[in-house]
Amino acid sequence: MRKVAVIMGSTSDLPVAEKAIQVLKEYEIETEAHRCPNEAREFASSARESGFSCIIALAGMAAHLAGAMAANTTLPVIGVPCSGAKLDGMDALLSTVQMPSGIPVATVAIDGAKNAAILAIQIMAVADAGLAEKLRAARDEGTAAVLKADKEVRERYKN
Ligand code: RP5
Repeated sequence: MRKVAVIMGSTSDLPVAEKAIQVLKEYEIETEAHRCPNEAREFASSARESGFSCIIALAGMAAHLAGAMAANTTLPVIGVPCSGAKLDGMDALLSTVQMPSGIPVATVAIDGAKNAAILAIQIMAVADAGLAEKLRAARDEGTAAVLKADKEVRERYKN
C-alpha cells in the first residue's frame, strides 16, 4: 500500500490540505495528516522507513516547512504555498519555490493542493501500472468534461 504524508504548518491550513486528502482518498492512497513543525526534522528523517512515498507540505507566510522536510529526506517533497495572510500567498510561494540547488521542493500553485495530490500520485504511478491506469481514466473524464463544456458554449453563442 502506498502512503503519502500531508504536513501543514498550522491547523488554519487544513481547508487547503483537505483538497489534497480528498484526491488521495479517491485513489485509495493511504494518507497521514500532521501538524508538527517542532517534530518536522524527525518526521522527515524517518519518513522513508515509515513507508511514505512522497511528502506534501503546506504552509503560509514565510513558509519553511516544505524546505525543512526536503532538507531531511530524499523522498520527493511537494510544497503548497498557502494564502490567507496579508500577502495572499506570494510570501509563501517564494519561500517554498526558491530552494537552494540540491534540495528541491516541487512547488505547485498557491493553495494548489489538488495538483499536489495528483503530482504525488503521478510520481508513484511511475512504478505502479494500476495507479497509472486510474490517472489515465481520470484524464479521459476531464477531457470529456472539457469537450462537453466547449459544445455548450458553442451552441449558446452560435449565430
Ligand atoms: C504558517 O503561518 C502556517 O502554515 C499558516 O499558513 C500561517 C498562519 O498560521 P496560524 O497563525 O494560523 O497558526 O506557519
